[in-house]
Amino acid sequence: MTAEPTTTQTGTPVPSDDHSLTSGTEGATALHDRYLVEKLAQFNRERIPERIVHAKGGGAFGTFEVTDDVSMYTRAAVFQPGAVTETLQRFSSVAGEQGSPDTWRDVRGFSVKFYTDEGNYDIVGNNTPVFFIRDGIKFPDFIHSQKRLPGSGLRDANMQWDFWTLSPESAHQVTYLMGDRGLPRSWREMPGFGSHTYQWINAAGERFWVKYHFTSNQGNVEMGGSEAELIAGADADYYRRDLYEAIEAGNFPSWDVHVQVMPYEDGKTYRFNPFDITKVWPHADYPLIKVGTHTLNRNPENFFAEIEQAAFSPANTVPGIDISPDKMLMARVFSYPDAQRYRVGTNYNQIPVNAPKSPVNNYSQDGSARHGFNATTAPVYAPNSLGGPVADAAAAGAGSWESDGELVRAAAKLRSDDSDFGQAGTLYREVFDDAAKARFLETITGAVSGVTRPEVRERAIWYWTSVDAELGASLRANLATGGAETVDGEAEYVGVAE
Ligand code: HDE
Repeated sequence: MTAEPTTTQTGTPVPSDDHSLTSGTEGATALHDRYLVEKLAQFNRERIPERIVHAKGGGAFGTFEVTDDVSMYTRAAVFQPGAVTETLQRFSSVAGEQGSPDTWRDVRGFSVKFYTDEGNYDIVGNNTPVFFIRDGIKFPDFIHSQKRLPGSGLRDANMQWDFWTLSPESAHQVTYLMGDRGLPRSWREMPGFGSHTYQWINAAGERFWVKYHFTSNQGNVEMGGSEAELIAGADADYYRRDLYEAIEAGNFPSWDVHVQVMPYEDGKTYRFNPFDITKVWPHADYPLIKVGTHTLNRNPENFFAEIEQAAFSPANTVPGIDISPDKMLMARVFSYPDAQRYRVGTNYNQIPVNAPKSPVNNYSQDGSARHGFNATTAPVYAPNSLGGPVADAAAAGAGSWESDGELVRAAAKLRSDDSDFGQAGTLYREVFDDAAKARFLETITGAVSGVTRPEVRERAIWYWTSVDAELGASLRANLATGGAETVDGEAEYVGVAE
């Protein structure tokens, strides 16, 4: 079989794959060797900026099928009985850079893009139901504290714990993360959460507050700290490989998708702020309601084109679904499209993996790397009398909520059960069994023993004492006896962010 000739990017055959054009065999290289120049220049531009958080990840395509009837809560086509929708999912770790080991202790990202008939709907969540902070204005500081020192380029326990202990709203998430759930055995064997409260709107215009839960049909399986460390060295791509190989083998992972639904008016009087992402809603108050099943069944053909360039955003909502007055969520609605315009490019939504499967009609035009455009005869402005697209509030199906009116910079009003440490203490005392408690103490001892600033160390003891008095006392005792060792004597590595 004769091979196709190698060509330039503009399709003309090139004379050699191996030799650049030189003046004699030993002489200078000619600058007018345009294939050499093109090849080197293109190579220099192969990378786009990695995600500032969630840089390391992997993903696959799938299908979401509605199994139950939640049409009384939302009119969104994607959640109507019988609907089947194509999806893309990306998993990630947060703090590490592109090549960082998958099994370092960290929160894991859990992003799902639904290519619905009404436009793309993205749930951009984590494998934890809560988060470290509750106002988006703190996010860059939080991430700085978890990444690297500017001088040495090293991660630093002092700044991690300084930030956390000065931000006590982090206690619930840190408890979750330092517990067994902080080290899942694979992406397939962990849950996913939308984490924030979202709004659903039904066909009659009634509003509800909802939280998403993805429960793994592979079960929740964790790995121990020592095993995770060994794997981090032996196979940095452990999770990415596991997902890819499972799907190649036809062993398709799936998650049942549930929601907790809070009637709109309950949001005003519930005993703690239901829009605070550092809290979970007890299932006893708002039980899980099944919506459908999400199955991953197709690996990407090209990792860069389909996973690295994938752009997920909480701003991508569809009629019948909206955001809520969660200050983190409102900040995210700005932040993601902004990150993607910078990272992928102005027209990132025209790239096949991001493009919706439903029609796009608007007056946007031009910009770097544009390749989709309207007919020459289409009007370029609105309003117009030439039959161009017209915005339709009824079609948009957006939600809303009442607000106080006056502009302020202040925390939300405290309700009777609002506290930074309450749910963290419940998680530690009532969800962790004795063995899990012992592992937890070992993990936080290892982590806090990396703190060299005495006042930060003392504040860390106060933080855990506030979660649980006995836990704080045990931590103090451990630190006093140099208990920075894990059971098998290896120092615990803790690299944590978002
Ligand atoms: Fe993110 N986050 N985040 N985050 N996040 C990004 O988006 C940000 C937050 C999450 O698979 C970035 O395109 C702000 C919560 C996932 O591609 C960036 C705040 C939750 C992913 C960004 C948060 C997440 C990201 C990085 C505080 C879970 C990976 C580049 C208000 C509920 C998405 C990019 C993927 C990625 C900002 C907090 C999950 C910078 C400002 C809370 C899963 O835009």
